[in-house]
Amino acid sequence: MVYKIMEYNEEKCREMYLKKVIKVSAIFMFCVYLMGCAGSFGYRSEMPVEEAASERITVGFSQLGAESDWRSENTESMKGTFTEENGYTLIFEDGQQKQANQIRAIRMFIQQEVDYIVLAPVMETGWETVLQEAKDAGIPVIIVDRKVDVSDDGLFTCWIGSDFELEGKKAAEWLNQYAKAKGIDPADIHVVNIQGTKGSSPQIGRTKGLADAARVNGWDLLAEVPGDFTRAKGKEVMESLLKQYKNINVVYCENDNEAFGAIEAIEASGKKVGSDITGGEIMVISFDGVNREAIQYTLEGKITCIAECNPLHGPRVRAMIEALEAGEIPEKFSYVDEEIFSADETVGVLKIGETSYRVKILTKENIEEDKKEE
Ligand code: GYE
Repeated sequence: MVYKIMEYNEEKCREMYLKKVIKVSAIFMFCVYLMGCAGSFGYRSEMPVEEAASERITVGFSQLGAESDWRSENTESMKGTFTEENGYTLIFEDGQQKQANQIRAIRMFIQQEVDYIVLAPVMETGWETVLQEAKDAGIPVIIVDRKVDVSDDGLFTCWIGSDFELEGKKAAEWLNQYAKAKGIDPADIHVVNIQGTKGSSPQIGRTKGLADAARVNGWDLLAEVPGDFTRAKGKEVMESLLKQYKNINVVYCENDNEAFGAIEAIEASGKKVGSDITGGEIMVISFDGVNREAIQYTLEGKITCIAECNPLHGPRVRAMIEALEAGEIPEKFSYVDEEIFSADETVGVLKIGETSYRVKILTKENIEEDKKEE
């Protein structure tokens, strides 16, 4: 679906366009004057600094925080894309996990009359008012990574991110296929879920993926406890779960950082992580697959399976802005393709609905290959 940017908020857009024309003309006149002066002093300048700056697109990016390796990669991807060389001025604000900080940042972007607002929202609800303010100011808002839950989708221009429920379904289906292949009775699967930040899209989607599968397959889902997507909280939650439940044999961590913390807690308690869940080991299932440590842990069998979550949204958001600049807008919702990784070869292909997903089997060799390609 492609429609004209002017339809977004015609009156405001025209007003902003007019302001831009006046600003550019004033700068242009000033530059002509400067060039005249420079000429008389024998200087020649390719592109005056003021003019170069005025042609850049200003993007205000409200990042939600810095809780995980996924988030750091995501921030790098945005900062590396919206550079001056690429024609952008980026105003970056870290919300430090607080929605109030993100709302404050968006209000500041509106005051600064940025060309685009990009929001990576910490949670889904609570955005109506501030998004209405951005809309009234005629500033397009692109939502990235997590979603916003608003009654009117017209409050934002478009969204790009992952299908978190599908990620959850893949991870749970991997466990289901594994258990079947090994002849494990569903009632003997005693699983705990260390959830992500409560109320965030990845938490909602991944939690649903596991809860639905547990119900359908008859697994014993012992507990669902938030771990805030951090290593420290993952460890703390796992320590208390191990004290509370003696029969845990699967831990579903909603990101890799929580998994690192959970593994620390399991090993400190004297137990072993691994896939022999009827032989006393605790299987760790996780999400992201972003950093080397997670991949290394998977190779060693400490993490049995990772549903990939791709953080490299910078170029994707840039493509959306370029489409908007060309008078078009992209699809309202764009989902990125993702894989599922394991070093265990028991499960080769997963079927979810009508779609089949091949499990990428991690080996030292194919990791070396991937490194060379980077
Ligand atoms: O999986 C987790 C991060 O929103 C997809 O947030 C993102 C999640 C990611 O902290 O590691």
